[in-house]
Amino acid sequence: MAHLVTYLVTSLETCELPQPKVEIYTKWGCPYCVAAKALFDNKGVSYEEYDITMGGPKRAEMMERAPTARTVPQIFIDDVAYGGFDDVSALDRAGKLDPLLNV
Ligand SMILES: N[C@@H](CCC(=O)N[C@@H](CS)C(=O)NCC(=O)O)C(=O)O
Repeated sequence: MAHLVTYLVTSLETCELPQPKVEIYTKWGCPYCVAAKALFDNKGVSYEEYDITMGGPKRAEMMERAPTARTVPQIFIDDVAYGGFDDVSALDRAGKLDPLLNV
């Protein structure tokens, strides 16, 4: 019995919630994109980056997912559009980003 309890407690302690899917549409030479990536890097959260400097299908995809977007970066967490760096940074300052990222 004691072994079972130890096993369960250890399992709970090492149990980590899965990291949500983070996607960032960026352009080359965009300081806000650099800042956005640094924000996630500093939290140890990995992300998929789509460089749309040259336009192409990924730019079209971004416009479809965030029709009102006029700038990069555009940041998605688990397929929800959170806007640009300023938006996500404000979310972070309000203490609302970490719970979204399970960190
Ligand atoms: N408030 C936005 C500002 C983003 C922004 O101004 N991005 C610039 C590039 S760094 C942009 O997209 N400019 C228009 C363009 O490149 O088409 C944010 O925080 O993400």
